[in-house]
Amino acid sequence: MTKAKETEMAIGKITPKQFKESIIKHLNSTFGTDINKASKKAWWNATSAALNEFVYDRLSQTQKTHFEKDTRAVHYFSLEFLMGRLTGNNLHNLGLFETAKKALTELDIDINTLVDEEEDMALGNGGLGRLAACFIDSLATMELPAIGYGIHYEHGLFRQEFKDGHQIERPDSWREYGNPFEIRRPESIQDIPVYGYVETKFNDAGKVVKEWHPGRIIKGVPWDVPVVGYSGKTVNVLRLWESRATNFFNWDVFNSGGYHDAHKENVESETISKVLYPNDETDAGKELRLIQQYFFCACSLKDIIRRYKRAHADDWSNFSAQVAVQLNDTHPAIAIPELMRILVDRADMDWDQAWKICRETFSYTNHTLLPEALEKWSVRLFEKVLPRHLEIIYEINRRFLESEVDAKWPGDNAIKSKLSIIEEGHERMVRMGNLSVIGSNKVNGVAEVHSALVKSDLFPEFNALWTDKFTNVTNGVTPRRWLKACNPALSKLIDKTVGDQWPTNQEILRDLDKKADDAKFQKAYMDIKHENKVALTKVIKELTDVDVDPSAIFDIQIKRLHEYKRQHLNLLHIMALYRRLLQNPTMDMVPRVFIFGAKAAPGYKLAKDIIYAINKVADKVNNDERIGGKLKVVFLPNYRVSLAEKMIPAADVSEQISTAGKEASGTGNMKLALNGAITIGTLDGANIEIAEEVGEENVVIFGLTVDEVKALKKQGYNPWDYYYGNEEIKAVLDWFDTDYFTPGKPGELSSIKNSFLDGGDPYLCLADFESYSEGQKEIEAKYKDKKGWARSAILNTAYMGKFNSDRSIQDYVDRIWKLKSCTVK
Ligand code: GFP
Ligand code: GFP
Repeated sequence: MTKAKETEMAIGKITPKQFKESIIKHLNSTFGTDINKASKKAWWNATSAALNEFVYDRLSQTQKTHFEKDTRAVHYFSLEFLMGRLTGNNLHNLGLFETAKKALTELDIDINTLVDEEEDMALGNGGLGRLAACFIDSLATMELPAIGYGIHYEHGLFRQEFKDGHQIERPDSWREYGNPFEIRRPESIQDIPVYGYVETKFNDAGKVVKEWHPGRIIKGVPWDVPVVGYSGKTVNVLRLWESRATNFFNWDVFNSGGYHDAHKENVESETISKVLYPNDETDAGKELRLIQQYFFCACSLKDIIRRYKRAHADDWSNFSAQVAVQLNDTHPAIAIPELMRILVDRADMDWDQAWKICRETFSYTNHTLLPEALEKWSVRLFEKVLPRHLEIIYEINRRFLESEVDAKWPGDNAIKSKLSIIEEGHERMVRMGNLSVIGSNKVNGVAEVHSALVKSDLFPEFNALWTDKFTNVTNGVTPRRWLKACNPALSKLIDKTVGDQWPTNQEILRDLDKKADDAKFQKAYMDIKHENKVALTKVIKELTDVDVDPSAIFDIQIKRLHEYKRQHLNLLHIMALYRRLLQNPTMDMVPRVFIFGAKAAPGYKLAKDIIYAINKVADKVNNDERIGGKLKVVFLPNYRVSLAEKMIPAADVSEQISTAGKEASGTGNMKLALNGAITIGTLDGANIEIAEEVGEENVVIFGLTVDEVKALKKQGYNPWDYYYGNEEIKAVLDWFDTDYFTPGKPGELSSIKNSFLDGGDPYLCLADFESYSEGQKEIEAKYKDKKGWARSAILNTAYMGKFNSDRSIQDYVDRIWKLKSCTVK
């Protein structure tokens, strides 16, 4: 960015010298240290405090403007926000990065080392949580009034370590050294009832009313994380709720000797925001998770209503015109009966009017077709924790079935039982997916193919009932974090080539296509890729002690570990390659480094076995002198946003190899392509749209299509056919039973072979293996053509404009939220 531009963007002009003085001032007066003895953490804290002077000013200004103009706002309810680090991002978004860099250089501090001091804010699991983070970045950048609502987890996602190749989970204590990017707001605390019973009585007018007598009250304390839009004009808020006990401490019990009892309620209440995704295999775990969901939804709705009433008092008629609530997956679906409860029980509104408001307020995003993601809670659990909500759900369901369903399919009990919110059976269950669809105004999937499957396979009857309820919004990623901030060298080259406006208008990158065949530009582009690979090489060495050669192909698969994402298909191919090399050590092959990053859910045994197998194969391959370093495998521990930022700019190949129909969209595929990696992928999720945008010749597609997968399953898939039909598959699978990779311990990897054979290979790895292997050969052939490869990489960067999260947000605004931007003075 030019100097003039940066100064113009920075909110309030500031020179490096002033920034430096501000850092020193904070070091002294905020953190009580000085330049001679400050720790690295103190320098980072002081720099963040200097930066926050701009952030808080804009935050207040934004809130004031939104209040004065009484803007309609969207409220993004999500159990996950995978924010990553904020220092670098906020400096970039405020146009202060270069200023801060100079200021720190004068203090003899390297800005890249400084930002590494920050712990990731890992309040999420994978794509769903990171999508929420990209969305709030785009909302602020596009000057749209928006609030993110979630939970202030004390511990985010676990920290992953490897011990002898096994995943070990350690607690993530991201706030141990404080977090300068959050503000506690005790003035906006909410009290949330749970448990208890419902009393039916008559009110003064003789009408039957319900009164919930809660068994316990939990306090919700909000923490605000400022969300700085690019250019810093709008700073929105992410409000995260922390749970506390209402009576901080029971004096009477304590004084009479019940020291432990006095703390009991405290501990129980505070457990609610303790961890992300408590193990919900036990009843206690399920109860905790349902309470988490209710807790943050109830706090958030009360917060929204308090704000609404400030402008509209008790007049509810504008509520749905002012308030849009987006439900990120079914996790916050309990917000629907909660709003009904507030309107009907507390505001004394009649049912139909309340239901109309509800349906106009909520919309729901579906992120997966996998059945385990459509949550169900037992009626028994609901009765215990949220007795009044259960009654409301019954009433929503009764009216829905008796009027809407019966009108369309008179007397059809089969359809009724399928669409009912209550699942009958041995244990009656509340279906949160059905509740979300019934209570929402719009339902969207996250890529074209996924949204089509939501309509045709997941919710066909609902789609027949309400044809315009279902829509698509293809996911996107913010180019601010995922290109500008994480790949500074490429960003500068792009600035020089097409100007510096692309971070807010990614379509500008399209102009890079004119340079795709220009030898000089190709060299500059590929030199940057090489430098990024050199940088990653150092990270790999530091984290795994493995030496890799930056001139090899860097082939990267980064995403949650899951059978449908098929890290184990990648592994099969690696083992096949290794075997080919052992059989023919002089085989002509471009050296390749396969790089993984993934966490497995702690209770997901096979996923953990796959990690172990990859680590064991890596050990063997990396130390096998017979193959002359042609093949390396590394699994980087503790994959998270900040590690992704180092891996993505260094990728040559992007592995997007899910079974067709299973990956709703994918967003890593977008980040990697944007940074010039060539995708090897199936026709699944957003891969299909990426191939359309960047051109079939600039990606490598393999494998069964959605329809072919369906046909194969219907006809009866037998993995043994592939085992006996393909000598290489058989040899590789049999390898798992030996102790080749686990010396002295045969059978340690057998669970993986079993999953492919006796387990039925549910994700069709064997069916796709041959085509995948051919695809990998195509990758190699392409890579050998240096010019062709550079051209494809450049065109990937150029043509990814559609996958900017600003475009996704614009689609949400047009199709769902009907929101207007608001200029903040
Ligand atoms: C889920 C889906 C992905 C999708 C994201 C965001 O992410 O296909 O891109 O949600 O919509 F599976 P994961 O948590 O599985 O990564
Ligand atoms: C407003 C202000 C905040 C202040 C809270 C609580 O926010 O600065 O901390 O009130 O008084 F903007 P909301 O009312 O919008 O939460």
